[in-house]
Amino acid sequence: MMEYDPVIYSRILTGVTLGFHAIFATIGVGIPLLIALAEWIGIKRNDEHYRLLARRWARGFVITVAVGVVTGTAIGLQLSLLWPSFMEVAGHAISLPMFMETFAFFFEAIFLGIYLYTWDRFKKKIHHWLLVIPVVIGASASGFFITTVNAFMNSPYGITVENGVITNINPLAAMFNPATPTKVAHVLSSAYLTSAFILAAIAAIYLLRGNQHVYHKKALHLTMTVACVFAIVTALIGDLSGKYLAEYQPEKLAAAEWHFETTTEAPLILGGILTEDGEIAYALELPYALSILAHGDPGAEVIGLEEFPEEDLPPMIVHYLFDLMVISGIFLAAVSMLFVIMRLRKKWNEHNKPLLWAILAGAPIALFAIEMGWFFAEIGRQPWILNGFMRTAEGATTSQHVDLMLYLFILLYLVLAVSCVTVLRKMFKSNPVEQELLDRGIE
Ligand code: HEB
Ligand code: HEB
Repeated sequence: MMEYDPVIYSRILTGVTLGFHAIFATIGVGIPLLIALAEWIGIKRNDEHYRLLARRWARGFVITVAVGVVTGTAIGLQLSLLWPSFMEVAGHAISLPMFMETFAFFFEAIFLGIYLYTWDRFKKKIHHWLLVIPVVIGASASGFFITTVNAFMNSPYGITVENGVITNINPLAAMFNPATPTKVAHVLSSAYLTSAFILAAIAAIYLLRGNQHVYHKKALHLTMTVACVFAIVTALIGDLSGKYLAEYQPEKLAAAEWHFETTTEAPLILGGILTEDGEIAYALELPYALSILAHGDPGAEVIGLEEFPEEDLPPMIVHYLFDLMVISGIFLAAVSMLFVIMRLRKKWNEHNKPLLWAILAGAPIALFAIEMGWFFAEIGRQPWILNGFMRTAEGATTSQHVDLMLYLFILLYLVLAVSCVTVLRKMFKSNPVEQELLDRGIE
């Protein structure tokens, strides 16, 4: 057992809650887009298979939304319980986006309810499709607003703090801080990418089990095409995130690359270990790549860790988190591109087991990349809870019972995870695709 320290336990509890929430938040942001696309194609091509895809995805989506609401509520609760001083200082600046997130959620939930209960109720199918648009917008807007809060913690703009007291607040400047554009864009596009891979994996499972219904092939085509687009977009925006870091949080980027001395023509370090005397061993070096990531120029100067006081440096472990995210991203892009290219050249068929397995593996790998990305961004922000203004230890509670809370919440998340999986399995097992197609009089 580690020695009791409320700060450590608060950080772990916050990390566990957010890490668990991230799974449902990602699905919650991404799936509506795929539902909307599937129904749209179904209507345009008059193809009932695509409409049924939208229907079944929407049904499963409701369950994950419900879990997302519980974990999201836990975050709100924990922010004020565990980080009272932080909320006191930052609360004024972040209450606007926090409120807007709740508003966006209600907007989404109301239309989702109507959408689910009005299939086949409209004379024109396209009118039903219009109902999913507010769901897509609401889901992405929640992601947008809450991410601005996190962006604000990384680059607190729009406030003046004197002796720990806020003297001047501009909520809009706080919301649209320098970290907002890249963070929001990277979070949204990686959510679309991950959701596409999760739905693709479901189709891949059926095909691997020998079920060759064209319904599953259509699901795979749609989801892999979306995944391919967003794999590229996510990587391009990730590159811009690197440039954001180089300008506003150079110590985070330098820690990610174990870049100790300020140099030009800086290489990107993949893997490796840090020896006791601070040398890098067994690493793969990509020459110039860090200068390109930071400034888009192979000769550019990249600030090194030496320029920062020791007590302001993030933990060096973030290097591995960044690497794991990048490697996962390359895998996802490669698999989805391969699928799309093979399909365009008519080289793909459902008997290509290795590719199906790779798609199936893509779902957990995408979720893993999301976790690594967030852990990198959040641990890389340390030791600051409000970058440059307030240290994490200053923001924490001094309560003596955070350890108990941690165990109880872990238990809650386990229960939620198991129930969510059980309900989803029951829901789809008791109502197979073939049966539902028959019921609707479709082949
Ligand atoms: Fe965060 C913390 C994750 C989002 C707020 N995070 C944290 C941690 C982690 C995380 C892992 C721990 C770190 C340390 O301590 O080292 N996040 C995460 C994720 C996500 C997030 C996964 C997605 C979902 N956050 C977020 C948001 C926000 C936040 C959005 C706002 C609202 N965080 C936070 C806080 C904290 C954290 C307050 C505590 C403090 C520190 O800094 O740590
Ligand atoms: Fe990532 C984060 C880059 C891919 C997810 N990213 C991040 C960062 C960076 C990056 C720089 C940090 C930012 C800050 O802090 O602000 N990425 C990148 C690149 C790439 C990527 C370059 C290519 C390879 N990602 C990716 C993928 C995914 C991701 C694939 C999933 C799927 N990230 C992520 C997340 C995060 C990150 C979630 C957190 C949030 C932010 O933005 O921050």
